[in-house]
This record gives sequence, structure tokens and C-alpha cells, in this order.
Amino acid sequence: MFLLVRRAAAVIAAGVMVSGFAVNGGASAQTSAPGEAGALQAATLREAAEAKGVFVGAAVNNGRLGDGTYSSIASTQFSSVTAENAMKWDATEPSRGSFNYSGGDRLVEFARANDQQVYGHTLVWHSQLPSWVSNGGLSAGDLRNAMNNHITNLANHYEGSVAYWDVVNEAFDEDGSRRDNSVFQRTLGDGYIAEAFRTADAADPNAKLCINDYNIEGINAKSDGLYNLVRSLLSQGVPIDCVGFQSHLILDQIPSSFQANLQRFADLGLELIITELDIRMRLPADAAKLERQGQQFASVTRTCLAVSACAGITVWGVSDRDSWVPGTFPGEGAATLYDENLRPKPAFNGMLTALGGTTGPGPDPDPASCTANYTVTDRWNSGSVVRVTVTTGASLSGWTVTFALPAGSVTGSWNAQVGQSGTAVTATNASHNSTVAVGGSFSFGFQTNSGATYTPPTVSLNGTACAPA
Ligand code: G2I
Repeated sequence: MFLLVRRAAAVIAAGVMVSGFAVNGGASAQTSAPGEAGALQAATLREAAEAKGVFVGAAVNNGRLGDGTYSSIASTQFSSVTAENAMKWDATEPSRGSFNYSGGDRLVEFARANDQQVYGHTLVWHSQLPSWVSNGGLSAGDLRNAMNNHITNLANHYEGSVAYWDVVNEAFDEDGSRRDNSVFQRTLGDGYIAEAFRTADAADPNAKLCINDYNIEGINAKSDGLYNLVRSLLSQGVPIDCVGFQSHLILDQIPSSFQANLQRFADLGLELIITELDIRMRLPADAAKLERQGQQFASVTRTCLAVSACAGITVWGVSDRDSWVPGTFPGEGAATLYDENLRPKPAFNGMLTALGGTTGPGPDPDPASCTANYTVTDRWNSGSVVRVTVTTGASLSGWTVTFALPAGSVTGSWNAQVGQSGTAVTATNASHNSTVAVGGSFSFGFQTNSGATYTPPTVSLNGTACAPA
């Protein structure tokens, strides 16, 4: 269970840095206890991340939760969820003073049911605003009231449910100056950021309060601007706890100064989160690009683990089918851990292994790689005995083997439960042979009352046809 911890003061005063966080360093030490190390065969991202003392999250689109594969990946692989859109201003306060929490509440329920943390996104952002805010018609006093009222209502409503808030999102331009196309910046001036954090802190003193931005992963003009702002906020005692590095990255262009940049923010005493990770590429994807993408997801993961204040990594979208990238960058995509059919990509394996896990049960990383040997070991006029041996290219925790035989022919079985419905024969694992390692085999047998079935049928493992062996 994730507990919300009252904010430790992260203060920088007169050049003295006070670090309140040793986020992943402390927890990973706990997992290296003797006896535990061998047990760390984490097969899911969330198990592996937990063992390292970090969270691993996904941006979730409520509209996709009805898809069983999507929701099972979202719940089993991730320990944190961020609402991709449901907690934004246009969704939560479409008309002034009228709040709609239905989408955010649905995600909070999902997280509660799956023992996940909720990362709140986002309170104050120049984009995805309802027109009554974005049209610039409000006076400074009125916009200030509207901003504070929005923050207060959201933070109050989700108090106790949300562990982090992106209080202010994307406040900077690329040159490190304040974003001038923000209605908040234009109307309220520089002070709106400190005010937003103070208001959020008053409404929910326990949530960790972050400033979040993109293109700030490396050391550059924009991250310099943010760094200077954060240092100044801390020196004024503004309650800011964390910096979110969105990390919408491009294949083969991972900033080389990523770790050094995280470290300088960590040295201010702040927690760091990689909040919206994806790594996009020119389409079509091919094996070489996907392989490099896997290495680069691994490298970003290692970067977070190398900085003890880095609390977690959230990927922006569960699968390539859900990703914002193709809609925004025509001709680019394939930016997430799972492909369009929700099959894990090398990116998934890269992230998992960087977290210290190994591929295992859960989505099958290579469903096509099985072979099956179907041998009639004995035969007589009205029956035969058959042994089936399957070798798998993926590790299994439970298996189902299917093939066709003339109706009604199976009469007995061993090392599997074998049943028949019409011509469809289904064999499921026995309890002693449910777990099979990558490259491992299992065998089972049965008796048939049909002397005519001597030609091996096509054998499928978990729905995928195996090559004959
Ligand atoms: O743009 C990528 C992300 C950059 N950082 C802040 C994030 O909040 C942002 O997320 C994206 C969502 O992934 C998109 O799903 O924000 C976009 C809006 O700026 C989201 O797209 C919007 C579409 O543009 C709308 O047409 C649509 O109505 O999603 C809306 C809700 O589905």
C-alpha cells in the first residue's frame, strides 16, 4: 500500500542545501538482504521497480479500461497511474465553478483496486483549458481567483488519493524564459507559480507538489531557467517538493547530460520524477530501431536509478495504440513499451532488465516460438496412446495446449487435464508442471479411442501454433 507522507521541508537557504530525500537509495538497500537476492526474479515492471525502491507508472486513458488486455497490463505492470487527460482543467471544471470528477474518480478507484499510487496531472497549465479561462477575458484578479479556486477544489477532492501533483506544467519556453503564450503568465506575471504552489499546499499538505516540463532532461537553456526558478522558490520557502522531467524523447537522441542534470536538481533537496517517458521513432519501426529503443529505455531507467532522489518513472501511454505521438508528429510513433497489439516490445524488456527483473509470466514476449512433438507411442485396433512434448521460447506460468482430433476420442490423460468438446481438444497444465522456463519443455499424454488418428495435428500453445518438432 502506498502511504502519503507529510511533506518534509525541502529548503535551500543562504546557499545551504538540505536534502530531505534518499528516495531510491534507501529502499534498494533493503532488497539486498541475504536470501532475498535469489528471490528477485521479478517478472513485472512493478515488482522489479518496487525492489529498487522506485515506482513505475503509466498514463492511463479511462476509455481504454474496458479492454481486458489493456487494463490487465495497466494493473499488473505498473505501481502508479497518471490520468492522461481526466484530471486536466478542461475535464474537471469545464464551466466556472462546476466541477466534474467522474474521470479522475474512475482512475482513483482503479488504482485503489490494484494497490497503485495516483500521480495527479495537472493543476495549472496553459493548454487543455476551457475557453472561459483560455480566452483571456478574465481580469488579473478574476483569473487569480479562478486559478486558486480550481487548485483548491481539485486538491481537496483528491486529498488522500493523490500522492503527487503536477501543480504547474510547462511554464517555460525553450530559451529558458517564462512561456509567453500562457494566459497565466501573461495575465498574472511571474508570481503565479509561487501562488499556485502555496494554494496547493494549503489544500493538500500531504501531496508532493511538482513542477513539470519537457525538453528539460539535459542541461540546456530551458532546464537552466527551471533550475533558477526552483532554487529561487526554495529560497522563498515556497512549498515545492519535486521536479517532473516529462522525457518525451527521440530515438538516438537521449541527452547525454541527463544524469548530471537530474543530479543538480537533486542537490537542491528535491525529489525527481520522470513523468511522461516515451521514445519516438520514424515509422515504420523495424527490428533494429526497436532494439535500440529497448537499449534507450534501459538507459533512461538506469539514469533514474543512478540518482537516489529519482522516485519513479511514468511512461506516457500503455501501448503504441494509445500514444499521443502519431497524432502530433505525423510519420513518427512506436514510442511506448507495448506495440499496437499490446504485445511487449524490446522496450519493455529493456526497462524490466534495467530494473533488475527478468522476463517471465505475464504477456508472452515471443508467442510464436514454440515447437511441438506429437507422437503416437502405442496403437491398436480401436485406440492409441499419444505423448505431446512442447518446447517454449517464453517462460510460462500456466499453459493451455490445443489441437483437433475426431470427436469423442479422448478417454484418459496424465500430466495434464485433457478435455474434448467436439473435435477441439484442450490440455491444461497440471499443478506440478505449470511453470516452464524460457527454452524449457513439458510433456503430457492421453489415450484415444480412435485408431485412425495417427497423423499429428497442429498443436498450439496458449493460442499460437507451434512448429512441428
Ligand atoms: O502532449 C503530450 C503531453 C505533454 N505533456 C503534458 C501532457 O498532458 C500531454 O499529454 C497529452 C495527452 O497525451 C493527449 O491525449 O495532452 C494532449 C493535449 O495537449 C492530449 O490530447 C488531447 C487531444 O489533443 C484532444 O483532441 C482530445 O480531446 O486529448 C484530448 C482528450 O482525449
